[in-house]
Amino acid sequence: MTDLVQLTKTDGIAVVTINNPPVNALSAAVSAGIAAALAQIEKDDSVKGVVFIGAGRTFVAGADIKEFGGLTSGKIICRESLKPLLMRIEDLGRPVVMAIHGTAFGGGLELAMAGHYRIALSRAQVGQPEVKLGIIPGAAGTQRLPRLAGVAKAVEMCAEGAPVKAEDALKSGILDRLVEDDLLAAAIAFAKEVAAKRAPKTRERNDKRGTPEQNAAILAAARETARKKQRGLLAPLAAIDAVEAATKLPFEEGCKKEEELFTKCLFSDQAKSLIHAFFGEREVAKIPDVPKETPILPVNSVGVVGAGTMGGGIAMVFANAGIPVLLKETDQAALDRGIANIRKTYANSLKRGRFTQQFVDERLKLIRTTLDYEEFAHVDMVIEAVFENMALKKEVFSELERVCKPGAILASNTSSLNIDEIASATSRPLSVIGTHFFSPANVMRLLEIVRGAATSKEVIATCMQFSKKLGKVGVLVGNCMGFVGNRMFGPYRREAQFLVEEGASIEAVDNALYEFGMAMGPLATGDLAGLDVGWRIRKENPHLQKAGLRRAFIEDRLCELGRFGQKTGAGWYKYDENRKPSPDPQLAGLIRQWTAEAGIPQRQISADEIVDRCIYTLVNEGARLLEEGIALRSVDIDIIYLNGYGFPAYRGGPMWYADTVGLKKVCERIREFQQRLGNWWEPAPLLQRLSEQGKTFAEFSSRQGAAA
Ligand code: T1G
Ligand code: NAD
Repeated sequence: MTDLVQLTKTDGIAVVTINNPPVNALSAAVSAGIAAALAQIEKDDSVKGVVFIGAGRTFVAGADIKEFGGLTSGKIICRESLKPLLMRIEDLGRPVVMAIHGTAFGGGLELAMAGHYRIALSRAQVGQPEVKLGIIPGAAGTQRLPRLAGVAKAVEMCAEGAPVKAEDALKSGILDRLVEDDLLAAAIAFAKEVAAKRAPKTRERNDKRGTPEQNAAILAAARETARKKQRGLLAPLAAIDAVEAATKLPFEEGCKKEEELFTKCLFSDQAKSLIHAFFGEREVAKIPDVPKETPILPVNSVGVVGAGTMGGGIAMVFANAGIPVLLKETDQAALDRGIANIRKTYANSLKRGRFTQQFVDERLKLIRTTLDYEEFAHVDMVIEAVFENMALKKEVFSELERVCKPGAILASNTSSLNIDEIASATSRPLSVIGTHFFSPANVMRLLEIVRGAATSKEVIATCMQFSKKLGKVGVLVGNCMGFVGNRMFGPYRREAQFLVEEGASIEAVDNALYEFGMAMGPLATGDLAGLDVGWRIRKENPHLQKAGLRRAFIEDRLCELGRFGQKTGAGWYKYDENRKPSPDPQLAGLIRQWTAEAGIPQRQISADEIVDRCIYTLVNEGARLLEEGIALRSVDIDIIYLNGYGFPAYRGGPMWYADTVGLKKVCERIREFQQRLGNWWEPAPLLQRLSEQGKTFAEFSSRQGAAA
């Protein structure tokens, strides 16, 4: 036996233990270990039953995703399919009980379904999350699952990829039994109990495959949902096609159809991008100069200053994680307004079934209010979320300096201001850090963590670690105006304005980016966040406007008319009482007048040009941030844009997308824009260098990482 797969025997029951930390991924070596165990069992008649179980914290979390790279890069010629191995388990001639704890995901659930019985701990989860990686189940999951759980459940699990709790899996027929603990003993007892019975093979079950009429309705509804909810994604539709094959074809032929669809997905750019995003989310948690063993500070109580749009949402994030929050405002009316918004948001989540009443009641109890800084004396951390004004923020931090205990973390939710200058209002810059949540803070997954020049490694490590506890993706960035996300977003939205000034319609610009896969077009996004936020920053910082470079003017004109966006009922679009946008023909006329006065020639602009100009602006600024070291790796920029700015995950993020297009082509296009549109388009030095060297941003980052 190998270390990865151990075989033991108890009272005639063989126990196969998979031990491939951290998540028992079904690597080629694990498959070989299982095959070796089966070979032993097949020739041992004293074995009356078999139990499969995972060592450590989980059953099997799927095939080893790391091995896919070898396949799609051509390093590994053919894929050792798991299917024959699973058939061998199903045909073992003795009952096989799969004992599940933690997660049985992807190939892990496919392995489990090749067994004859499945027993699980009640807090376990099962699922076919492959579509989140841009692929589909590739080891007969789309063929066995509909036979076990029915077509509707199988199509939902394979097309949406969401985990299924054990209780629900029991109801669906995926699991046969649940236990609270002592899983191995319960599984061995189960195996003994069924040893004399004929082992039911999942692949031979047909009672849940439904009728063509029933299935047609289910499949049509699933395709419509996939097109709406997973816009632009190939894999969900491929997964539905594979499950459909299970309703129509014999098992083996269904498996062939699945293999064809699986391979097509695996070699797609979408799969490469989504797998990049999967590992990227784990990579960004690793900070080269902050070792894993850096001491973590306690964060068992938090204070929040300002109960506005962000303060209220941030308070909910901590309360939802079970951490008591003290919320401060300037006066009672503002406090009442803040709490009322929090209650309203919870009520909406309740209505949508996201939380239970009990959960909401408990969370609201964790949020206390105050008008007095003194009460912050005992909290472990304070997050400031007052107006975006440096003088006000420094005033707040000098108060926090006065009242907070030594070692308390002092954080600012500023979306653009200099963290070191804010820290200068205290004598403890070691404890000052930026924690930039995104609106709505209780929904958006991104947490941009901004290290100041003096921020301690303990404070950084603590914020990186608790971001996961808050259900956020924490990305560490350096301190500069707008940090990474907003510093790139500014030029992106400026380019969108330029395109309108040159003749593109508002709808054309937004639709082009929407079709590219952005969650929302750049102009509509401005209306959502409030056009006045940028307007105030531009007015307060005229020095930011680079001399001799073109200045976008439409949004300033809109704000002078009081058109701040959704919050004032009009911005680039008009909004009804439900904030539903509609084009404003009057504004289109006004813009034509303004551009005529400015003498800007009008022309037809293609959707391709719109996309290239907006996306390549992101890439160009991203390259500068990478070279300045404000962003640690190109993947950090990608993860920021996937989780904070609605960039399509199936394109991997702006830097990965540029690598996919090819930096030479991107750089040539940027130079062409520079020729035509001016020096906002000067290619970033790093981009030029890498395109000349035929290298990628990913390679640059890994080299940086290696050098660090
Ligand atoms: N393969 C390789 N590495 C994996 C992995 C996998 N399937 N799953 C996790 N890891 C690594 C991860 O990169 C990290 O590494 C460490 O394990 C801990 O993970 C044939 C084709 C199970 C819920 O999509 O959802 O089966 O950063 O930080 O938060 O049909 O990991 O420490 O170096 O995420 O506790 C389908 C993917 C595969 C599940 C645990 N399976 N994994 O979450 O830990 S495709 C999945 C997860 C497939 C078959 C097809 C989560 C988790 P490092 P972690 P966690
Ligand atoms: P907001 O105007 O909605 O709320 C600010 C709140 O701070 C107001 O309720 C105000 O009464 C309160 N306040 C002001 N001075 C105070 C003081 N001394 N003590 C206590 N409370 C005080 O603003 P917002 O949109 O929540 O932004 C807050 C911060 O978060 C800003 O720095 C902003 O740049 C940043 N931010 C905003 C967004 C967004 O999309 N709105 C996103 C990320 C970050």
